[in-house]
Amino acid sequence: MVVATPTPLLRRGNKKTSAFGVSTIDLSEDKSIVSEMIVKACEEYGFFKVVNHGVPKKVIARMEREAVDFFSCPVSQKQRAGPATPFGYGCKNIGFNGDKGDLEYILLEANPLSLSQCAKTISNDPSTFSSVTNDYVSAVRKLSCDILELVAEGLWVEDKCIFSKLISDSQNDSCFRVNHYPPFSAPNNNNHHHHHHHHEEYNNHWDPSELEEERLHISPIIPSVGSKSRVGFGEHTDPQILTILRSNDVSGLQICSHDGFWIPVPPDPNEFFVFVGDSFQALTNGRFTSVRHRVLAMNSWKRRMSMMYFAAPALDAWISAPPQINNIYRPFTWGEFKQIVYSLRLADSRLDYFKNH
Ligand code: GA4
Repeated sequence: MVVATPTPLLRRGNKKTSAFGVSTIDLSEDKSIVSEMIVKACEEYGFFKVVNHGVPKKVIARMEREAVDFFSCPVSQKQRAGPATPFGYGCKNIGFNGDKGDLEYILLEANPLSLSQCAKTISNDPSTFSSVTNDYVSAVRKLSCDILELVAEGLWVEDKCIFSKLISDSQNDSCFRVNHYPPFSAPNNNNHHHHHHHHEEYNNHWDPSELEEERLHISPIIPSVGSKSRVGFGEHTDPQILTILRSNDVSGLQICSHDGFWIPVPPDPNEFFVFVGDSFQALTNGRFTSVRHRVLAMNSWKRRMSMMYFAAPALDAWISAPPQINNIYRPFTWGEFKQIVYSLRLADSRLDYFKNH
């Protein structure tokens, strides 16, 4: 049996958003059924969860450890890897046009050469950092390709590699990001002034030995209506083809349904979440829609950490659906699209600029 577990009914006010929640897709199940389910999930939400994904636990754990080590460094050291425009360490500033979020992050090009270069500024043990990151990125790239081949199958496209080859191309422009959302208040510290300072500066030394302890920590009380929740990462769609996200067990991610409701996504540290990006929307002539999402930094005592692999083609690759009578978008290259993406704000709908009239 293929697992398609609906998450608990997701409500905002009194309205139900959909009879079924976000799909969980078991990649070890029968290929023809899985491919059909993925296509359905890409149409319904542009978002789904995968289990039995084939990425070894150890690869994930090592990557998490490297990221924890990095974020627990003093600010001055982290800044040696910055700024993140376009690649490196970033704090609060997102992109080039004034977007801000309550987070710090590293943004890296997902290729071995660039990773080994960046590692020198990020880690005291660059060779370990780059090998761990390479292993993680290779594993999630493989997962992206598997999913893209299943999509091609589910769409009855003749060339099963039509999408995956864009990602496996040696010139692919994929990137890798690790986001760190600091806790609202430090554990054992209720001093408002102190914690305010603490979360403004992010000069928190995050002792990695606390990690296991933190996992066992009892979940904080869910903030009541009206209590403050900060915007960790503002609403947006991802411009690439596909995004593969993994987070620790701290909540905050929300996706937007087609009818405009925000749906909280319960975290699951062992599994991956898949997002349809703008480029996939264009490649499927709007049959799939890129999923709008955001991260609210809840009143959590625990830090949220998420890592995303953004699967993008080469800069000169064409993003276009097979020619039909009514193509919504004119053909464009990934490089051309990226230029528009970076000239706009985080929340903007960039595909509108490529519509045929
Ligand atoms: C959103 C998805 C990825 O995180 C990202 C982001 C990029 C950045 O942080 O530099 C962008 C954002 C993202 C979309 C609009 C532009 C570019 C910030 C921004 C305001 C790395 C990406 O590819 O696009």
